[in-house]
Amino acid sequence: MSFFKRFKNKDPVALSKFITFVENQSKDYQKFLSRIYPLTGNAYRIGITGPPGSGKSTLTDKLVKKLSSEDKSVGIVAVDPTSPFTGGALLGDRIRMQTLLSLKDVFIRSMASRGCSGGLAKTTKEVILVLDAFGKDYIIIETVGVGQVELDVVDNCDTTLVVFTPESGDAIQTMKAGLMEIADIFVVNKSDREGATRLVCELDSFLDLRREKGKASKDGWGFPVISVQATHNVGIDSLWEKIKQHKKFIQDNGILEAKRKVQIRSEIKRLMENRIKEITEKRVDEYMDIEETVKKVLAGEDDPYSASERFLKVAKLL
Ligand SMILES: Nc1nc2c(ncn2[C@@H]2O[C@H](COP(=O)(O)OP(=O)(O)O)[C@@H](O)[C@H]2O)c(=O)[nH]1
Ligand SMILES: [Mg+2]
Repeated sequence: MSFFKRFKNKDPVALSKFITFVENQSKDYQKFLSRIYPLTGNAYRIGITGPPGSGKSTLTDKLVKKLSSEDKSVGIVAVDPTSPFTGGALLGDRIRMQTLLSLKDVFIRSMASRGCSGGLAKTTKEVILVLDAFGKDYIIIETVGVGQVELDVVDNCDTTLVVFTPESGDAIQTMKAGLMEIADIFVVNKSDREGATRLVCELDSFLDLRREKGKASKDGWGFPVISVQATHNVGIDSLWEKIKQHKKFIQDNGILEAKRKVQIRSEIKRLMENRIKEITEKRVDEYMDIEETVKKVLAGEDDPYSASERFLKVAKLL
């Protein structure tokens, strides 16, 4: 049977192979992606972000079990250099996540984010597409909340959860990182610990302003704050309800479609930019003696502005 046929027939081995193929950016992988593209667009993407140790993996584990119990198929993509999926530093967590592997219709892929600007591994978007084409109902994307990464996540997700913990300083730190701007649902995890109630109040009062603003327009989302204990499976049902509410909300208000448009637009631009960068690098090697130019600039005989323009013209890129 052909590889595609097996993929279409939901053969998990074909899925796994396909993902590796894409991750390695093997020859003609983009052709394969364009071939499966018509099958995409049905998976719902949930982003889970927040500081390391806040309980994202534990929460993912519990959510996936919940989804599974409702007969939904799930793909998990974990992009986290410290993630138990990749490093193995946190053995306990790795074992915990492995319990998911025995569930039917759950697929886990972890990707290292190191060395890739923006934090999301370079081919994460493609991996998400493959899972989508394969027919996953939901794709959960876990990523550690450090800086720019979250913006990438939100670009690719339909509902974004930000996980906080009562540990002091958490909320303030995360606010700085801009997490408040990107979250649809605020999760206070480890509510078995002291300070959880206070954190919920803090978040609530912080969000009140935004909620008020939302009320002025018909499509105001309530930005809920949900208190959970991932390890003890407390609050997971309400969290799942909120996710479904948000899904319905963005579907009913045309927000999902708008998000998808933004995703597609940035995807087309990203692909073109990557390609142009590739071409530029190749042409620079071909047409330009960059070391010689550097020397001249240093000696005051040339300048970077005219040198770059000149070379782009010589290389027929301008
Ligand atoms: N007390 C408590 N600990 C939790 C809870 N959820 C997760 N943890 C613990 O927090 C640690 C980090 O969890 P993990 O899911 O790996 O966090 P991640 O780095 O955000 O993915 C682990 O030791 C978990 O057992 C919770 O609700 N209460
Ligand atoms: Mg994790």
